[in-house]
Amino acid sequence: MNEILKQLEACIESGKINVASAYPPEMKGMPGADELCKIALDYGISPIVILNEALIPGMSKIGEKFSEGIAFVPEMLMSAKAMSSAMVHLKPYYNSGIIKRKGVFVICTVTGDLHDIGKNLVAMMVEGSGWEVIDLGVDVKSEKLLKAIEEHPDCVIGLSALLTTTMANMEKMVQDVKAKYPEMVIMVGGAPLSMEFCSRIGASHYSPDPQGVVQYLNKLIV
Ligand code: B1M
Repeated sequence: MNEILKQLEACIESGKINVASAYPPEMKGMPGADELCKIALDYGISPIVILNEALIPGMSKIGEKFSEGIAFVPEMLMSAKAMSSAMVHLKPYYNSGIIKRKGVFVICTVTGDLHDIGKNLVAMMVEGSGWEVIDLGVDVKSEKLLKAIEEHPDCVIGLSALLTTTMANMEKMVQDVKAKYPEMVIMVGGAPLSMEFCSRIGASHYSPDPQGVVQYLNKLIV
């Protein structure tokens, strides 16, 4: 049982999706996250154990490597794909309430900004850590964000901006949210941002990378 979980974790960390996928070359022909997750369930391993002892640790390891600068965007994307292929098998357990999400994370790129690669990476990592992610997309206006908060009042917000010009729009969005929901936790990120900017606009936390978002979110629930 431990061996299956270890192999599954390794598949997530190294981005091995299924037996047919040629990446990574050293795992060619071996079962991937897709097959191993199914095998684990057939073997009677609880879906919660699969999630907490294989999938989340695998995503966490690749996230840490990315933060340390020893893994890069393509590797993260492959790990996220491997994670998704395993999650297909766990979906029924989420739907039936056997596995509970840690919380809801609403993320978007701010008004006027079309850059979504970093935002998507954050969304994938947060989802892979056990949160439900509502991705509102790019160029999002305050009205759309406020509507999402209305639908998910206990959510945490994540805003991404890649342009110095749209950083001003981020400030406005934070103000619009705080005017209606003063206690709302708002995380911000994106290449031109800093902790200093985050504090100045009244956001709750700045993270330079997806793993920092995951760590902060997980601290909120303990
Ligand atoms: Co644009 N672009 N772009 N662009 N683009 C930049 C950002 C730029 C730095 C290029 C440059 O001039 N050297 C520059 C901004 C300059 C500035 O403002 N200071 C720029 C510009 C000027 C523009 C246009 C204005 C160009 C034009 O039309 N004249 C235009 C604006 C469009 C708009 O948004 N309204 C534009 C357009 C585009 C494309 C559409 C062509 C494309 C985006 C495609 C897409 O995203 N689907 C694009 C791209 C690809 C880039 C570069 C090359 C790459 C950005 C990227 O995806 N990086 C970029 C130059 C560069 O960075 N080398 C550039 C990879 C990504 C993984 O990193 O997004 O930083 P990043 O995300 C990181 C972290 O920041 C963090 O985690 C991620 C992983 O570590 N993070 C968060 C991100 N969001 C987070 C949220 C969090 C926490 C962490 O919490 C919620």
